[in-house]
Amino acid sequence: MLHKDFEPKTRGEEKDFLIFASISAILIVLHIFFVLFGTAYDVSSDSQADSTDFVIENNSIADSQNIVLQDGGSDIVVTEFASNWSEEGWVLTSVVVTISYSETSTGDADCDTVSAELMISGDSGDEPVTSTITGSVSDCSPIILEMKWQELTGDSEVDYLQTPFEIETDVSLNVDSTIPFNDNDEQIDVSVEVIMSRAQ
Ligand SMILES: [Ca+2]
Ligand SMILES: [Ca+2]
Repeated sequence: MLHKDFEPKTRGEEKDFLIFASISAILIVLHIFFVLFGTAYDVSSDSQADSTDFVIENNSIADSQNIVLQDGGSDIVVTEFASNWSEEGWVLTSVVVTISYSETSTGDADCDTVSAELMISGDSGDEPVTSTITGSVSDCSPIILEMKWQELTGDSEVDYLQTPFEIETDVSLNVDSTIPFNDNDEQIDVSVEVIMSRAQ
């Protein structure tokens, strides 16, 4: 009877030992597994590596047009971008428009007043981070208008403008003259520089 009293205790110790041995074996196997393959299962470092795998391409396009305006007149200079740009993954990241002129009337010391406004029609998206869309000068200095969006990255969530779209610069002239009836017009250059970007 005494011997039987000890039997359950002995089986219990064997059971405890087997559980201990099994857990130890599992821990040793897990330790070896993570030592050998741990870096391969580091998901966060892999995803970071993926985001830097993108190559950002920037393509600069320039367009220059020349107009002649009469006193009180205005005109819209249009630069068109066709749809094949977006089909190849390009988006608009920067527009800079430079409006320049000089007094063309002989003997007139008073430079004319030129005003300009930049607009884009055809597509809409997030607002640019830098934006100057109107300007007016009367000293023959250039007007610089611009729209610049956040720099494109591989995982960018910005809603950039896609083609087709038209960049429109509305230019108007008011003649100023020190000699009556000597000046009635002005020759104005509108230079548009666009940067299209894509992540490959
Ligand atoms: Ca003038
Ligand atoms: Ca003039």
